Amino acid sequence: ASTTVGSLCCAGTTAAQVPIYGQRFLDTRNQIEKSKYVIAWGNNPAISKQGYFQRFEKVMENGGKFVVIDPVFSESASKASEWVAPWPGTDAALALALLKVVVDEKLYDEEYTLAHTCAPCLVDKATGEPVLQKADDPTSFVVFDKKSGEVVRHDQAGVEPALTLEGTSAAETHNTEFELMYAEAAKWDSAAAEAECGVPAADIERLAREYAQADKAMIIQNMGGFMRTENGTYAVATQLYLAALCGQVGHEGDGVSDAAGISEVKTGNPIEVPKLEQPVPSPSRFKFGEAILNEDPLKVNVLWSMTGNPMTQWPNTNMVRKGLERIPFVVTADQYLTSTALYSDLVLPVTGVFETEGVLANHRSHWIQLCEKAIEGPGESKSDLEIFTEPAKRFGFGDKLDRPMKELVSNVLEPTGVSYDELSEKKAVDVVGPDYIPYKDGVFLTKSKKDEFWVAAWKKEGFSPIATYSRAEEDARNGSELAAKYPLFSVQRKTYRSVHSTFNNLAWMDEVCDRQPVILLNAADAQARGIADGDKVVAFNDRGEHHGVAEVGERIKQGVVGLQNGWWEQQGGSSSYVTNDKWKTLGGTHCCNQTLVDVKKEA
Ligand SMILES: Nc1nc2c(c(=O)[nH]1)N[C@H]1C(S)=C(S)[C@@H](COP(=O)(O)OP(=O)(O)OC[C@H]3O[C@@H](n4cnc5c(=O)[nH]c(N)nc54)[C@H](O)[C@@H]3O)O[C@H]1N2
Ligand SMILES: Nc1nc2c(c(=O)[nH]1)N[C@H]1C(S)=C(S)[C@@H](COP(=O)(O)OP(=O)(O)OC[C@H]3O[C@@H](n4cnc5c(=O)[nH]c(N)nc54)[C@H](O)[C@@H]3O)O[C@H]1N2
Ligand SMILES: [Mo]
Repeated sequence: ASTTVGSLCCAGTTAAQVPIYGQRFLDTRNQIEKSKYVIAWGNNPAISKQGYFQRFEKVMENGGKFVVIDPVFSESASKASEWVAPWPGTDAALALALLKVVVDEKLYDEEYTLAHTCAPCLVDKATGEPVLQKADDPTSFVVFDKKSGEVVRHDQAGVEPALTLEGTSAAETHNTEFELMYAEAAKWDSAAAEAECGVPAADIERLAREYAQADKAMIIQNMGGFMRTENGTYAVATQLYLAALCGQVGHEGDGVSDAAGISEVKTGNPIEVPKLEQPVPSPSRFKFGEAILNEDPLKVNVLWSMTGNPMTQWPNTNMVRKGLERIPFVVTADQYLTSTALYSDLVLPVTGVFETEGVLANHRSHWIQLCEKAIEGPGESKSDLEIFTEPAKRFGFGDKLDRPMKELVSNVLEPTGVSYDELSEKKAVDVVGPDYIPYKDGVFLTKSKKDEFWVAAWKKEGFSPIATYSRAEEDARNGSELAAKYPLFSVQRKTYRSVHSTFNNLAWMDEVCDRQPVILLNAADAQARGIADGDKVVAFNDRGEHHGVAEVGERIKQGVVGLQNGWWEQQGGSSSYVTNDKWKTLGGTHCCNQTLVDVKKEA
């Protein structure tokens, strides 16, 4: 058995936050209202975090500022203090430009930087690698001690680390991580960044000053759209750099939000999962069609699809369809007859959340919740567990799965300290706590306990180990043949209609939401194409076509087209028909927001 690989969602956070801050799925939601300056960077919490958007509004009510960075004048931007509209996929350059202002104007928090980050750690110019005092001790970074003039361990008592080496004996042979980071930032003075990102230089300088000098400033990432781009991992990383250098992490009201919670608390597995004796190669979701058609890395005879909808959510839908059509036996287990079900040989009806016993103890919530069965599932529907148990019995290991739910839930709860009986009585327990602060007091979860800027894993993947920016392949300004043919950037957005494709099929949604896919166009781009508001239009490129209704106006940057996420094949087809299926970028980011298209009136 094999699986598919590639995170469609937030691979950029994993690839940046884990090495730099030490762990991901830590979020600041409990601190938002205490913040004085909040940047929602490339995400739209008014739609995608509706449950606590009121906290962002509180920031403004309390006299603070709420800034939204998005090429679309989103629902969040419309409620914010300020809208900043960069070109898609240029966020790393924008963050580096902010960093340059912060360093040039000495707005960084030197005390915090020296105490809690690896900024002063030495990198050998000859090898390009950080210097360790002991090769086998990954925590033994060294710094140049200004007091003794010697190179010593970063955490030696009384050390006075040099942030820059100029004028020291180490300058010829070494750099500090701070110097390497600044060298990347130095490429993006505010004029260069204005040209690349399309954000006025004066705004860049002002944003940098406001963020660095705010009493409590927070960056909201929330697995944002900005990271579903070619430079997504670096875009996440540069924001982490910025926050750490400004000392805006680990205190009340500051931090970088990753939108989650429960991973601060370990949870168990319901059943013991046996380890595979030999690793099995896995096709990527991004090049699924090619992988299946070429039988590379393996021939797939049976596909089991559950808790996902490849025909609407995986990039390049025409190729996904070809892959599904080629596989001899496709099983879809779902509550709905989804778009993927249309291309399946067997569809197994699964019970819904109110029809199934279980426990919710996962990322994106601070709560552990007991799921109780409110009603029986309709017809022949069964829970995923029951569906797996029946074949498992026939394979001879049914007893592993056929356990009382209380036992399975207790196994999940075991490391949390919450007992089944407590949960059963309270129904929900906030395991993170209302005052939770990630990386509290500047203690990071890396081995060195400091924020580490230089990332070995990126180097291993063949990319720069210090976050950098260069233009993506699908950038409308590239002067490439592709950009000439498809001159518009396109970006995706979640809608209030659905969670991805889930619920989009519900008929009553038509009464309160957009009834058809909306394609957002700037008035100038629409006029140039003879398109009027409300026209039926198609966004297209070499991968395929996405059909919708034009919404024409000024709520999107000129040169950018806004496409909605989650429309079904049965509703005319997903925006994924056009989305970029590039594999593999640094960290394996999904590049749906790095897609060139053109738009025309429906014939
Ligand atoms: N209602 C609803 N809520 C959801 C979901 C849903 O489907 N529906 N999905 C959930 C999931 S899994 C996730 S990952 C989160 C995602 O949450 P969000 O990131 O908030 O969702 P998106 O709509 O993908 O992207 C938000 C914004 O990013 C902008 N954007 C796109 N590309 C770029 C870029 O390169 N730079 C910048 N600065 N902005 C860019 C888009 O214009 C869009 O307005 O939402 C979660 N919440
Ligand atoms: N074009 C485009 N593509 C995108 C994005 C975008 O913005 N635009 N966003 C990307 C992001 S951030 C993400 S996270 C992915 C999400 O991609 P998917 O995870 O594929 O999202 P959904 O479409 O919500 O699919 C979930 C399916 O699981 C079913 N389901 C729900 N509960 C259960 C259950 O208990 N058992 C079983 N068997 N099934 C269940 C639902 O009915 C639904 O059909 O999409 C990515 N793809
Ligand atoms: Mo996601």
